[in-house]
Amino acid sequence: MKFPSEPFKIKVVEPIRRTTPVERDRLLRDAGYNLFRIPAESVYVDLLTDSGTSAMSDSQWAGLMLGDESYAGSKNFYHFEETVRSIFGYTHVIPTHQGRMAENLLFSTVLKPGMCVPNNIHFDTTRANIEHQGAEATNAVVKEAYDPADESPFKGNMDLGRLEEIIHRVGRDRIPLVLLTITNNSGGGQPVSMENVRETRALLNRYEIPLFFDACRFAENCFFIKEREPGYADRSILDIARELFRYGDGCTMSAKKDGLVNIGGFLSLNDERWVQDITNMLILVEGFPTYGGLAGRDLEAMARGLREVLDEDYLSFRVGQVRYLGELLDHAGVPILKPIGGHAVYLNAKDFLPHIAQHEFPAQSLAVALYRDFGIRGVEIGTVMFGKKETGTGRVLHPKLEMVRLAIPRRVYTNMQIAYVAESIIDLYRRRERIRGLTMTYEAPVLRHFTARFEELDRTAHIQPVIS
Ligand code: P71
Repeated sequence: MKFPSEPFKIKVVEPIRRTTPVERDRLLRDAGYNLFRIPAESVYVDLLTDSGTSAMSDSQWAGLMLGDESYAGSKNFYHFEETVRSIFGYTHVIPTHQGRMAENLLFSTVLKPGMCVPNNIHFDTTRANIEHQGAEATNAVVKEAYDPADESPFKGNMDLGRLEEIIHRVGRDRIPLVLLTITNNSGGGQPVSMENVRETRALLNRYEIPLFFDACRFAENCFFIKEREPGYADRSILDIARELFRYGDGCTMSAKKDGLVNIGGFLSLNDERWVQDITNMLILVEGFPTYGGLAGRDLEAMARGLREVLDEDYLSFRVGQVRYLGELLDHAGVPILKPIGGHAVYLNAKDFLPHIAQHEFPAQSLAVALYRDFGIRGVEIGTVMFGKKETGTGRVLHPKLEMVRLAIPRRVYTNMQIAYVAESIIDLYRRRERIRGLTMTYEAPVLRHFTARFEELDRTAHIQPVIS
């Protein structure tokens, strides 16, 4: 089958409510046109994020009942630790409540002001945590990543020439580690090839710089390697993951993605000295090392999720469902980022709304219209999330990519709901000239997209949906 059908049946259902465009228009005004401020109950299909939104399996729910809530030495911790070691292969396993805490612990330990961390493309929390230490977060992804039409199979790859240039410019001593984000979320959920990981490792060996993975979506990345990279078709996902992580020295992980849980994360690494400092900080801000800000039951659900995510039937359905949405849109001429990523379809807002200039937030305007007309919530990944004022001139720097990400929660929506999303977007695309831009009326100094507020530039252009 081109698009494998669901390899599960539904045991528990959560009703969702339809609202009207008029109701949603009012909610949008109250929320300052920021979709993070819309109550989830008023969303029909929620594609804001694939993070923490997975449906857990019956085995994971059963695991919750086996939670050992001892303060120290919970049996679930040992199960979790053994699971992480068997997949990722690093000696030390430090649980955290989610990914950004793993980032915070790592960067507050290894970074000093003036240092630099290169990555293919940093996700926003990663960048913010690095900059919070007074260090620089530098992107060095291959240039194809910035061309939404380029169909290269591994657009998450590190550009080794650029990486070496950064090392020469900044100096080896000011780069405590290099990151690779698998898959590369901010570049469209694009994978990194095993060959690129191997070459990155070889380059870093010459400078004795450690390599870490931002491993949120590692199983999806390994699935793409199996599908696209010569020599991997007959290898299991577990086997591919083990090879990949062997080239690194550690990883941060938000288990809210490929851990198939609603909360949880970890940091795993080999370096003894770093572990000591990280553990001390963990105890100060998060909790004792055998629970790290989570309940014993959460550790059990995470251990089980990390095993389930390696299942190939699950992964081919998962990546296939995302591809299904992408192909429906692509065949109707809707501009999307190619190739279709592992966890999300990215609408190319620059081409969808060429009449809206980047300073009027085309991707945010598109996300707002999609919610108002159809109750579908995506997330802006563009000028709101990544636009920056240049220090000195105060000039606003716009990111190269201006996108609305439709992130698909794992095991949550049926393909019929996905078809509804596609039909809605195709309808909106036909009426795109009527969508107007926005102006920002409030912004916080960091991670402004969560709390920013906007006003519409022209409310009279309000559009009526054909289907609703
Ligand atoms: C995503 C998220 C969650 C999110 C974050 C900010 C705005 C909207 C949604 C989180 C990631 C990620 C990567 C590659 C680290 C984190 C932080 N992504 N690295 O994509 O994608 O993990 O949320 O568990 O702290 O919607 P955390």
